[in-house]
Amino acid sequence: MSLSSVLFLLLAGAQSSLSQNAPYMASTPATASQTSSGPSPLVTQVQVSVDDLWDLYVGPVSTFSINTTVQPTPIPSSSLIPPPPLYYPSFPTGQQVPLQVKNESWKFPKNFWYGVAGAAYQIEGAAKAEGRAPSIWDVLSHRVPNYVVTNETGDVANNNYYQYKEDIARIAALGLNTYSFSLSWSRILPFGSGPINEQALAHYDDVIDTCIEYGVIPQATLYHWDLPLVLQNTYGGWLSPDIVEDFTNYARIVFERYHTKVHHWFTINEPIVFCGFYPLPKNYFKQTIIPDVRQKFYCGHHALLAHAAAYHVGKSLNSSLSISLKHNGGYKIQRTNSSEDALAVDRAWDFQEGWFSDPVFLGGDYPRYLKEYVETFLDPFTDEQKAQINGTADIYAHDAYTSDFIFAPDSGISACTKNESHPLFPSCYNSTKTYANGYWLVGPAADPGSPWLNKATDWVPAFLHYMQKRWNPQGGIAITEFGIAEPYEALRKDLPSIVTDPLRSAYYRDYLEAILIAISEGVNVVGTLAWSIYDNFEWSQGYSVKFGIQYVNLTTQERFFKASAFEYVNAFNVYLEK
Ligand code: PNW
Repeated sequence: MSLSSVLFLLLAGAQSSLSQNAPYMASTPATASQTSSGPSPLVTQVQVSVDDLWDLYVGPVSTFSINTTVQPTPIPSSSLIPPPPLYYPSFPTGQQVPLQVKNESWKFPKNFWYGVAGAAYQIEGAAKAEGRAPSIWDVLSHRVPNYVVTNETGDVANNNYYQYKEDIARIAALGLNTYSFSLSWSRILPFGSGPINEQALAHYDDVIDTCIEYGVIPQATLYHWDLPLVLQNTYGGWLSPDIVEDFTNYARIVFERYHTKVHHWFTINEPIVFCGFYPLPKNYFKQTIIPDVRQKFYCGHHALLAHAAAYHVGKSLNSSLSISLKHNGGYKIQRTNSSEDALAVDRAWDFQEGWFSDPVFLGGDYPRYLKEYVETFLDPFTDEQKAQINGTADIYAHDAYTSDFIFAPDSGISACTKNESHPLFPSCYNSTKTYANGYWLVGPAADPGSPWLNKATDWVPAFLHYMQKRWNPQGGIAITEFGIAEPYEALRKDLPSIVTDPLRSAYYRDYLEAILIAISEGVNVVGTLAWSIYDNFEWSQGYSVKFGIQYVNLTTQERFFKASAFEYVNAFNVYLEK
């Protein structure tokens, strides 16, 4: 079957209500308790090409003037001059910059990797180029009004699909040693499964070769939320166990192609977050009979099985690969010393990090409080599945941005767990950014577009100790994303104001000091990836929230280093073991 030609797809199901689509959920272990009324005769099969998918589901997309791969523009040495120091003593002492002494008991080990991360839909642009088919995010951004608050799309984004050589050259020029990117599943397999798009594979060949040419370690994520649209509309995407086989097949294609050159892999990015996308907006995507509140747990169940299967495929091809899942959550500070708040903290770990980390590191099964809930509707993992999931991460990869205060619901935890209509059900813990006095913040707030995020770097050592103690990862811990949205950065209009980013600079400095402290106390941290390589498409916030250590002028696609880029690399210039 050629790419431009055909695909049989259940088109009629794509916009229909759940009763017609129920059967695909019915026959599987994870969904055995779902009822279904049997197959509907009112389903037809239609041949659809990649172009048809764009026309039917997305509509016209924007393009940029640079639309072939370009050689890197030279990086002027003047752009590599670090900013003046941001730190001053609190009282005038007659010296402008305080004397800062290197702490000789701190070091990043020799083989530490330190770099930047990005993700396909957020940076690549070139939405329709070279055979790419739509993912759910093309539909969410183009078709669902206000799903992206600015109604912007990733059509062009940072034009990284054509400008990656420059992007990699800039990473190297800054002195970073790692670039972490994600692969676009719907470029490589436009229909999610079936025919392979060789042009996409060739593109990533060159991204990887360019990294190697510049002495930058390439690291790749298989899935950063951009689900091929066809898989959503054929069987409900991550809500269906069918995703496991398709993801494994995709993983096999990618591992086979790149395993000799890429040694660091991540299967899926932050399943808590993308599973939380479900239920997808009605009328745009295939729906299901699974109750809304349970959908993310079905998604998580299949994500664990898919991750585990992909892990084994990669390791059987090349046992020296490092393959992991990217976890997320945040440090949980008990808000008061009450026993109810202590229990709330335990529940919070179980419903966040524990959801995926316990299965992967601690024997293949869910943690206690999460399990109590999901076993009321999901079939438990079989012994075979547990054995398959257990031990499927070579490092503990955590996107560890921030911290929260955790406390019990006002009505108490047990009143909540017994009441499905409680607003905090099923996790039944509460969280806040303020201390128990309700007045002071956990740390300076990020941009209001990222209300979940504060600069809470004081808790990083405790967080790292917690991860090491609870999940005891044999290959150590990596902070695979960290960063902050500088407040109101999008309002700044002149370049010097934009590139002077004091909160982000302080965040990276203090965070890296916290890692140095934790390392000196015996925590095995092996790498860090700043989020992000540059300002990009921040999902539902569009381009209004900025996480980059570089600014990108989206009119010209010129890149500029921010002060934080220098702060970040400086920590390694000073503390990397020679
Ligand atoms: C990560 N939270 O998402 C993603 O991996 C990136 O794609 C994203 O751009 C980046 O962080 C910044 O948002 C998160 O609510 C989204 O705790 C939300 C949370 C954490 C991470």
